[in-house]
Amino acid sequence: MQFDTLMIARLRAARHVIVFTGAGVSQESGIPTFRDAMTGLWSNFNPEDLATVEAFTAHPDQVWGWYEWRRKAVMITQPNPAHQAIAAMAAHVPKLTVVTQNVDDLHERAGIQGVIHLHGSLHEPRCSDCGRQYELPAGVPDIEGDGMHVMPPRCNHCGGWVRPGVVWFGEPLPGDTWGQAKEAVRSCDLMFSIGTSAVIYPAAVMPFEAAERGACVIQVNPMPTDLDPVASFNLRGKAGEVMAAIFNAAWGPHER
Ligand code: BV8
Ligand code: ZN
Repeated sequence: MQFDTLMIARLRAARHVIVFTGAGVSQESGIPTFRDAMTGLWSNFNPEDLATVEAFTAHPDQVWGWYEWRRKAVMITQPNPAHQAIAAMAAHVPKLTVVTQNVDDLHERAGIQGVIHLHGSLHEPRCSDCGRQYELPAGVPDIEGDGMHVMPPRCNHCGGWVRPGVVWFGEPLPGDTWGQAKEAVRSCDLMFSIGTSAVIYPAAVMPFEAAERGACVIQVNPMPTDLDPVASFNLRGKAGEVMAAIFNAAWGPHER
């Protein structure tokens, strides 16, 4: 894969790189994106309908079942070459910050510290009444097949329903998390936008603001998105292949 030499030069000279990711960066780990049709029994659901307080209040067993199914899928897979190339890149630039919309922990499992999870995590459930964190049993959730209705556990303190530790549609992003992300955009000189359709707000403003501030924005996506016109470089390809190739072009093959 050939890259624009100016792009590689900007990357090698970057002082603070932000890697902004969406579902596409985990697609090569077998985790379906939001755009990918839900599979199996979940295919009759629109993710945006399940990822709401209203859905959880109306059908707690359906929504909890869906998140346990997703948590299992994440636990039984591995980070892919995109996650690994990003982790390797962190050792070659003065500062690298991963800001993700994903609720999986594949960036961390690839070795990235301080990942900013704008939309929460599958691994941090909490009580929907008193807000206390809830300790999930260790191991892969024993959930056979998909579309399973699984009643959520009860809070050990107040008996409230335990909910997934994610940000649902209509819910604000946690103040500190959004503040950290905005701070990172203010100080970056290069941003990768990888595997996101950039349609969910306020997260989607990040690459646009970075471009506005004069940062070099490199988009990696097999498909065009609303970001195309403002990105400095649009790389049409899969994140695993493109990020590994960019790393090699900038710093030579990285030992896994
Ligand atoms: C809020 C957690 C208010 C849960 C998620 C302004 C305008 C319009 C609407 C709004 C607006 N502001 C707010 C809204 C409403 C809403 C919104 O944005 N709606 C959309 C539909 C327009 N936003 C909200 O509700 C937000 N909250 O506004 O609160 C408020 C404020 C104060 C006080 C009270 C209330 C909260 C939004 C967060 C929702 N939670 N996730 C869960 O995961 O279950 S969003 C979820 O969907 C993901 O986190 C992610 O953000 C989004 C999916 O997008 P992507 O990750 O980009 O994935 P997608 O499938 O779309 O695309 C994948 C891409 O990858 C594709 O482009 C594909 O081509 C590419 N790809 C595929 N394979 C590969 C690849 N790329 C590279 N390599 C590959 N191999
Ligand atoms: Zn509670």
